[in-house]
Amino acid sequence: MSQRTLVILKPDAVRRGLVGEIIGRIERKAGWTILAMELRTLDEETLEAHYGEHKGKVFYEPLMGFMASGPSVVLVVEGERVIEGLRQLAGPTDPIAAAPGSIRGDFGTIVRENLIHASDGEESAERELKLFFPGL
Ligand code: IDP
Repeated sequence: MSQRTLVILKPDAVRRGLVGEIIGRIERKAGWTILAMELRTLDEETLEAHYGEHKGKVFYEPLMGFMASGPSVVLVVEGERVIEGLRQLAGPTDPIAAAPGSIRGDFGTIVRENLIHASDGEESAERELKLFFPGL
């Protein structure tokens, strides 16, 4: 079942020089392809549309500030069960709870600065792909 998913390497991943490491892990999964990739500083409008479900939560404003604090790398990845697969590669939201071997588990400590976003299902993948890469 070939799918497409939206991945964001967050500003902490770019600042810490982990882009190559993380993309390398994605590239090494058999049969997955990077269809689009761009270094992009995310604007408020895009971030509000992307993280709107969290509006009103205590972590929302700091999350917005962090996500706009520097360039991110946004990617579209295509391949077999790539939505579930990328969530597995990323690990759970809290990097301390994430298993070693996952991206968050290997490199993260702070919940907000957890390095990577990956769409959490088919519906959100479709919405996020349209938001970040409308022409694709
Ligand atoms: P996900 O990125 O694992 O899908 P979500 O619950 O959708 O997790 O949260 C979006 C992002 O908001 C997280 O990746 C993380 O950066 C941040 N976040 C979520 N929960 C918290 C929290 O309790 N404290 C601080 N930041 C949080």
